[in-house]
Amino acid sequence: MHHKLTLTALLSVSLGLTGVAHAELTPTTVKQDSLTVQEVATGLDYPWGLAFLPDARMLVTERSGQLRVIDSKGTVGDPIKGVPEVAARGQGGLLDVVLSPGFEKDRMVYLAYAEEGEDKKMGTVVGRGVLSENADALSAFEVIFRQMPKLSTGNHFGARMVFDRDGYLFIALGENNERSAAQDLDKLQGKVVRLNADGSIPKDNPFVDRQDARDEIWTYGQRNPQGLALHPQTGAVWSSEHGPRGGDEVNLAEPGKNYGWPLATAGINYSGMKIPEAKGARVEGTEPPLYEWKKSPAISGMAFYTGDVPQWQNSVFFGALASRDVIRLTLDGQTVTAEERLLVERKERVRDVRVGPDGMLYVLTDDSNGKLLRVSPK
Ligand SMILES: [Ca+2]
Repeated sequence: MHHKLTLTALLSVSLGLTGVAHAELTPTTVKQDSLTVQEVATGLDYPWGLAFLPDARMLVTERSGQLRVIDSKGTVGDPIKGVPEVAARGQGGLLDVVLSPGFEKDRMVYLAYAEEGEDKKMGTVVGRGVLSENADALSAFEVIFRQMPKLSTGNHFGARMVFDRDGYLFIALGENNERSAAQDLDKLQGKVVRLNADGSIPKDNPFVDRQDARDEIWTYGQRNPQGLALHPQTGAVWSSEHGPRGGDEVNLAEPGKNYGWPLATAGINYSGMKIPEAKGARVEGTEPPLYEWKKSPAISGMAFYTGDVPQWQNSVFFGALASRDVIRLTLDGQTVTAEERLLVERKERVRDVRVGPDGMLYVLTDDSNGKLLRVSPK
């Protein structure tokens, strides 16, 4: 413990001296024996998203299309009825789940998922339904948002959701692996959109006065954002996204701003070739990330830490698929001062992380025998 704190302190000092705010830091690794890791549930089919109900039970999505309740003892419920049919193909399927800000009264559950169109192309869809009192069925499910036109052949749906303090719904949308669409303001690929809770468009969205732009758009130039979270102190929306080969990013999602993809990226194509549209890692007129990784961990779900664990204060966690661990960044305002890797020895792909009402970290692993883990320092 003392060793870790010293390293963190050293990193902070060296950052201050060099004045490099956005540089990638050398991560420290948390030893497994310093953590308590409980396998709350196993046997989940590629679980993707998790939302805590007010009674501390959890709603968990499985990519193949099931929404289930899991209680704190790990009892996994039958699939909840009334969930729409999803296109479970490639990276598509049943993806994120969030509760309405007024859930205690309206019992509304929002689902993000992939849908197939008539031409077999796929896109991200968000809908909502009312969860029955015994949590076994959704009723009156209605689609409130569709990523149209659909461009995906199975990749890059994004699909994380978050409500802000004013009750606006933000949805992170992948570019469907059609790079240039992320810069097209007449398309919904590679964007974060902002909607009212019923799916209507807020009148003060940044592009509502522009004829050539979709009114839903809040930010653009994202690649495949799979993390979206509300900063607990500032209330700002933060996003995270997969780069190509290299160039995973953490960004603020500020209205009307261009987050660069594919013009600006620290990554290259999987083939080893340069991204054709890329002009560099930093391009004028685009927002640099708050933090980026030159070697992609493939970061997915993100969660700011809001519990009482002292050494996790001022932190944001990410699940990482390729590096098979959990990443914790220490923040000083918007500056990342340290990076730490947890659950490294387990070597499991991590899809989502959430902070429970008990202050522990809940982790979904991405596997046909997917697990829900509960993690806390010893
Ligand atoms: Ca970017």
